[in-house]
Amino acid sequence: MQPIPASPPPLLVDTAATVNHELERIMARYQPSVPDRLWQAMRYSLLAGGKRVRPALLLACFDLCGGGDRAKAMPAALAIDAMHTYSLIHDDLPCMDDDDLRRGHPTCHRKFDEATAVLAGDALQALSFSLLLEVDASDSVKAQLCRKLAQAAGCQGMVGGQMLDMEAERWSVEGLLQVERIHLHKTGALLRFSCDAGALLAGADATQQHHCIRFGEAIGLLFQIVDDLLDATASSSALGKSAGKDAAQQKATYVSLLGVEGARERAEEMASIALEACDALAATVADHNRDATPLRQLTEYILHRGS
Ligand code: GRG
Repeated sequence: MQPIPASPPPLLVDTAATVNHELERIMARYQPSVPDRLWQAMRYSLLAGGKRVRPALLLACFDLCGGGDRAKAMPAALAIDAMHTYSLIHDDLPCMDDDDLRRGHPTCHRKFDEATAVLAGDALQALSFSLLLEVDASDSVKAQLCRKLAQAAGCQGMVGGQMLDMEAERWSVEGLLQVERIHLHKTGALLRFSCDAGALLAGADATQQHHCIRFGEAIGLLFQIVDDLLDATASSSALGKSAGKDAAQQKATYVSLLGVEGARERAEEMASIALEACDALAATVADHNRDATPLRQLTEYILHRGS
């Protein structure tokens, strides 16, 4: 697989190394009590080389809001990527997007089989709640995190968004607002949760929480617009997944509605909103050792990914 050109910022490189290490450790802990084929499939997908954008967002918001020792928040960072990986496994299934390639490797159902992939996804979803309960926080914070993750991942969030997306294929989406509604749920909800959870774990005040959520919402849409642009303009080998699927399926996307240039402008606009939220958040921080550079660099990376 060829690497996507825009080089990842230090936050992403460091987070990916730590998250990969921690996920290896968690999977080793579970190995004795999990049927081997299921364990292999879970591990295969979890450690297939994800960028770890969601854990990085969670940890950067945690840092900027003054959370302190990252070990406190790490189980939540792992939880979010377990949830995200489950969604990718299920999204790739023949009954959904029917994809052969993910993260540059055969999809879970191609490597194993369909039933094993369904179960690996189910198990990762449950694992994410179990990990969330391992954070070093009060019972009240743990309960809030579980409620928020259930909302972000379930029928009011990602799964609801996937349903809207499937229906849109049948009934044809006409407007940008409809596309935006789908993606605020399908892609945006977990990204928003990542920022919200980082703030909550850090004990952020209401203003900081608000800015983190606003940042997460803008990143959610930015992420999807860039994903649509990459689907239309990059090769499968550069992406590590099948490219050109949106056009082949005649899906309404930012690119089909706005054209490549229009979608790029919309992405720039979302990045500006995200950067503005970063600045507003940074302005609440009295400690000069903490600034929004990691969040700003991550925003730029997401905007320029693949260019
Ligand atoms: C089937 C329950 C269920 C949900 C599916 C998130 C989702 C809903 C489907 C994924 C489809 C998709 C490609 C959405 C576009 C944005 C996105 C989530 C891209 C993949 O995320 P990255 O780039 O992936 O962070 P890595 O591999 O780096 O973790």
